[in-house]
Amino acid sequence: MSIITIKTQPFNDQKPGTSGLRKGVTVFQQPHYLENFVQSIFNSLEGLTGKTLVLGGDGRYYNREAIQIILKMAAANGVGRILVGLKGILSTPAASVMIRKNQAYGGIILSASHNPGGINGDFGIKYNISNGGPAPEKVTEAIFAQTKSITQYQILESGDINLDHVSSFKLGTMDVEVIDSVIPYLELMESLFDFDLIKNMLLNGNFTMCMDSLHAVTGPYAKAIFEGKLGAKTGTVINGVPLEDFGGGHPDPNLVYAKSLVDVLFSDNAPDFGAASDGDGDRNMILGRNFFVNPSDSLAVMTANAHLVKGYKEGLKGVARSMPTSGAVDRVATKLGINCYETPTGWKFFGNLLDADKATICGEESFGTSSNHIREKDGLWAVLFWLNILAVRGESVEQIVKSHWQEYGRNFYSRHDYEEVATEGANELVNHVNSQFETLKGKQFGNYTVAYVDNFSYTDPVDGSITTNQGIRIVFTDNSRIIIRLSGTGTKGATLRVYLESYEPDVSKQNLDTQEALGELITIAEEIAHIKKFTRRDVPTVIT
Ligand code: VG1
Ligand code: CO
Repeated sequence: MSIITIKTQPFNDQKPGTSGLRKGVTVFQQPHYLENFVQSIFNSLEGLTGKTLVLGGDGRYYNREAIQIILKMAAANGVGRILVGLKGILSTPAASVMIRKNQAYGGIILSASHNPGGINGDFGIKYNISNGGPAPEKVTEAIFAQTKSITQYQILESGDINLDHVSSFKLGTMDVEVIDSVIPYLELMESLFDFDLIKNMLLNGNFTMCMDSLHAVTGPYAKAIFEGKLGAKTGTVINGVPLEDFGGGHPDPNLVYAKSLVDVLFSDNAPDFGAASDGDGDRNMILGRNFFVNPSDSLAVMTANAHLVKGYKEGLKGVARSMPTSGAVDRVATKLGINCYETPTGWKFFGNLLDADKATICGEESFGTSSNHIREKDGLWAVLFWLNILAVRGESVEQIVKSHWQEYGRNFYSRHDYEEVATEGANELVNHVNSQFETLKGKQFGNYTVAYVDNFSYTDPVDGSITTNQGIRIVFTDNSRIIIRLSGTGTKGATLRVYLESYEPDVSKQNLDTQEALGELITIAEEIAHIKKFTRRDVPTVIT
């Protein structure tokens, strides 16, 4: 086996987005494309020689091929040891577990998360640092800088490694260990949640649940936890075999792409509890019988009830939410007397807060929640957290959320996504809103008066790094908000996200339909941003 050096030229589009580099599979399949990015990761890391890395992905199309390439490149670049997921599979949270548990130098996760897979779908790659979390901006910028000047990469000439059995190999001088991450993941969950209590609830005959893995990565983990360890009946986990194309669907747990689960939960014989996770297992959707839990509310309810959950009963150090996430959790933090941090969109911004013990639980409106147990968001963790709360309180999901609203008031919240619109129109829309920053202030729209308009920027309280341009905020005098930003994970055209929020303390008005309650703000957003004109769409692709 010899190390060979291959000449290459930079690609000009390898800038990581909200969560790594995501492109169509066919883009990644171009000669040198994946290799350039991987070599750029290695080039940007200091002292990698002899260190341990973790490697795996969400099982989508091209996962196995990419893993073989990366293994050979890692061996050629002096990596000492690689822990690779069995069959190439590691959910994003499990990758974080493995990096932390093995004190690895870092990890490479192959995932395009909620984006569709298959030969015509998307692929993605991201680097995680030694805390188990996504690389912060200064690391992704260093990688990007390398991609712009790369001239060659190193790869070991060798056959492929068999990933289908737990075993160890040598690849050149590098050790390769094929590992099953289900067990360490399950053990960590068991340390945080009261499995006996949840098991009793699942076995007492009065509680039924359904977990939809959407043909994506959580299937093996969910089966081992719910049907194996917790004794839920076989069939509780649906779509539990990871498929390379996710069965042709979007592995995105929301009301549109997980509609078949939503239909089950809104049917006459609905189970008490339903949940779904995304392509790489870091997102969660929570449903009760005939009831949808908005992710922002979910974060607030989890925070308010954390003291009931085994791993969190000592209390929380603080909480953090991404800027567009509703302020529901802020109200809980105030009551608990803890800090609530507001970060830009993307899990990488929570890493410092978690490392510094400033936050214990973090969340995003995009169906992402997690805690300091790892440094990624964690879909099944959130499901178990909810089950633990349900088991302690013995109330329905709907009762728990409604009593939360009663106590704290309700933050009506919705996100409207306009997916894959023309980039030019989306940029024009943003420019059009930007041009109104001065004139909007103080302007009245029906019942609402604009208090201020800005573009969110964030100063990290731990390392002082500054991130600008994180979304336009139009904030009204009663703290209602319209937020406009462009997605950093889409791969085709642009995806516009419009986030809407208002607050309702009056219990008698809390049962309004969300879109109705936000109706006036939706109209104002259209008036200010001309969404229909610039996107050429009459309605959003996804409404959450
Ligand atoms: C989206 C979400 C964001 C999330 C990111 C990665 O980003 O809005 O909250 O952190 O996806 O999630 P964007 O830039 O498209 O709005 V995942 O599950 O795709 O890793
Ligand atoms: Co994801």
